[in-house]
Amino acid sequence: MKIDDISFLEKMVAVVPNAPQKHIEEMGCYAFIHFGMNTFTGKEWGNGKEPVSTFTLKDADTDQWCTCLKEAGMKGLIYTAKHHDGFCLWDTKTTDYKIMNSPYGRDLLSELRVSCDKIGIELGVYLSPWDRNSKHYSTPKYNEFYLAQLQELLTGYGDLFTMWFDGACGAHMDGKPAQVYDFASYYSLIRKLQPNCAISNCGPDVRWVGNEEGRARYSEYNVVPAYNADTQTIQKGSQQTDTDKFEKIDNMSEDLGSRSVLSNYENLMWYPAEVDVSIRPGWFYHKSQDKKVKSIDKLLNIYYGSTGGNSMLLLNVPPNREGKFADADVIALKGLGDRINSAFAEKMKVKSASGNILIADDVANGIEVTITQSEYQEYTITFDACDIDKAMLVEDIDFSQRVEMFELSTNVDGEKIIVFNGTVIGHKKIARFDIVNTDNLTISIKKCRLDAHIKTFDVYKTDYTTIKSERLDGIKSYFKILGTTIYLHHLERAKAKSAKKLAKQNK
Ligand code: FUL
Repeated sequence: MKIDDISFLEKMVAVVPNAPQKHIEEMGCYAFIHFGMNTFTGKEWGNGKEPVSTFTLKDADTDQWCTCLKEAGMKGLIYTAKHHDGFCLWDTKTTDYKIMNSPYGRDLLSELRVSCDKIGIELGVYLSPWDRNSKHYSTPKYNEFYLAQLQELLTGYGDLFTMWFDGACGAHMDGKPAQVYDFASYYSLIRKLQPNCAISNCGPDVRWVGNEEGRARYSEYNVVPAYNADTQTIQKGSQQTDTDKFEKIDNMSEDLGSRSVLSNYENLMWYPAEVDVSIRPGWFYHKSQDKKVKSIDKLLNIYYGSTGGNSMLLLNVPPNREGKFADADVIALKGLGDRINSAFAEKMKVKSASGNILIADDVANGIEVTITQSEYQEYTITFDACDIDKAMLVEDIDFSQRVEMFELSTNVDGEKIIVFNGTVIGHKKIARFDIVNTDNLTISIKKCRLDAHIKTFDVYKTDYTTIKSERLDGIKSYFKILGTTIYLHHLERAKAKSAKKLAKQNK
């Protein structure tokens, strides 16, 4: 099939999200709570033999989890109801290896549900398919056992925005063959009991981005070949050994959804990427990592790349043995929230608009649009002149993902300045560019699957902070890849240069 054929373009844009996918994409950013036996043993993977008495939790401040996450801009959290060790952190009837038999003796998931509702944040659940405690594991009976666990979680704890299946499996470590999971039955139970719950990671709704270091692709597509949902493929790419040095794992190709890739496949699906990453080196809390919490700049860059790069950010924040987020994590979360709020504090009020695309939000806000004919699809807005450095773009994904290449430019004293070149927009693209003082911005769609359906084209006044951190992080990772000692020298120079520029701007 030719990649520019109308029939091929129509085939691609016929692929649209289902309701749970739309909801989770709308959330954009939510947290992981890794908490359990490992919190008390200092491990990342428990062996399922640790006695329940090891879980010496006295109190858990679930209100604090929810409040800190909400202030950081997170719309939900996913609780590890059962990690690979099989220890269940809810009141289950399926096993004795559970929180109710530990010194804590209460249903922490119920307590968390109350906090989520009180503070206004959604709840999701992680239930590890790999279970090192269950005697049924590696036998057909395990599927019944797992379904019973799912049933309890899906019926006892209100609405869940997601059910997270982890592909990691080290059954060989216990001398067992890997379980043959009946994923089809798991999925249909979820669809039956909670039709709005997105099935994530090893699942049909949300795609694992392919690494655990917080990196989305430069062009993160939603429409991909349907083979991507093959759960076994994901399982192979997940963590296979007990270590927190898992950052290098990446078995997914860089281009999953360009026209040329899609043209090789008969079946396509909507499959948005989720970027899972921990705020610390490990997924579980270890005191020794208190000084290794990611910096606010680093977190912000992850946020822009994922939530702002047509993916969902799933940021892990592990509570400590007191059942609270440690100070370092609280500070980082607060910093992240403050920076996001400050970056998007001032949206430019659109005065006029012209072009040959209708931007739904502007039309809804009563902005008069002059539709003109032109070779490209183009749209210009004007506002009161000021320093700007970012635009938020949203496609109406009910019409699929259409934009493949776009440009942002401004006209300053009769001269066109291109401020940003981009590819995919999809559910959300935050385009950041060098600060420019102007009263207009134009989006030109350079390549598109049929006509563009843009919902939002918002422009923000700069807060003079975000560009600096992005550059430093870029330089840092570049030299990290090179693995040379020049990195420090260059980093210091870049820091000094950037500080100087900032001081000048703020004068
Ligand atoms: C991995 C697991 O092995 C880690 O412990 C963690 O839960 C991470 C999110 O997924 O596959």
